[in-house]
Amino acid sequence: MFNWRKNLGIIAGLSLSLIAAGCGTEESNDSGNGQTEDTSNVSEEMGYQITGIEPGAGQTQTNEKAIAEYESLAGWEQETSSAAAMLTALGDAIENEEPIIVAAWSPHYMFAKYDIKYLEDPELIFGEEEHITTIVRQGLKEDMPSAYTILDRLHWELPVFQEALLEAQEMDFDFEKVAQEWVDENPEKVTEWTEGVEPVDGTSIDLVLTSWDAETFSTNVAKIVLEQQGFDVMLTPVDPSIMFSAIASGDSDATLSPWMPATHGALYEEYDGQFEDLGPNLEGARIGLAVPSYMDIDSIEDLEPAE
Ligand code: PBE
Repeated sequence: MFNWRKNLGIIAGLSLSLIAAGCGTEESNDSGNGQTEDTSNVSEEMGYQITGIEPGAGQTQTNEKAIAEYESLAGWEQETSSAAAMLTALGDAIENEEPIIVAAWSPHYMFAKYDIKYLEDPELIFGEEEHITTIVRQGLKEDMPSAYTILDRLHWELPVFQEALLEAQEMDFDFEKVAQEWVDENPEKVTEWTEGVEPVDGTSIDLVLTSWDAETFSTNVAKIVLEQQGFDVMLTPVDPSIMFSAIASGDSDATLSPWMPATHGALYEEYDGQFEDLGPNLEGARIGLAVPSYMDIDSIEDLEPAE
């Protein structure tokens, strides 16, 4: 097994003069142990590649924006596939103590399971804080006042989400079960959300969601709570772009999945005025680029452009 941390010092020592001669702006990074380590090796070792997620994710666009904006990311590429593939690659890299840079977001169990850190983002491409918002189609308030009121009230605190997502990971991502358990264990929340709401008799309502963990949890809770009030709830997982167009066209009634302002901001703007925003269902979310904590870099600017 190649221990990149141990070998970095040796490689850096051997090649430092060559690199310094070849590039006048070479940055070095004092790792705190008295050794000066050259971080360009790490960028090269990673193949100047960011491990991304689904091509249709909002964050995939944000990552491209970061690559375009940061000089330190010039010539880098983003490899897209899926969140699951990214998590596998992250786990493998950590097992071998290799460098890796991934598209990361929270709340997500990746921050509990792995010792990873967000890279500082001085250009604020990923923004400072995201919230997850609930948007509904025009006319929902008149057509389904009970559903509208419940959807308007749904709101969680960040630690609640984090705990539920950890739980889901332990329960093979059976989100229906995790959501049902959460509803059973939090009757006072459900009462707060449904107080004074007129029950219905089998009215159909369609919720679109993007199928990352946080949204799958919240949408399944919404489904159970609406069902308890007599709604017949259909969940449809889609890409973020379809999510916005489905609400704007009225094909779907509501979604609890948009991440704002950075992640889905462009889509939000594209369809602005064609939906109603009921406000955040979760605050304190975040997206960014992350690396394992054993890597001696702290900022996107500590990376080196590809030559
Ligand atoms: N995410 C998680 C999604 C939204 C939530 C950051 C992967 C996205 O990029 O669209």
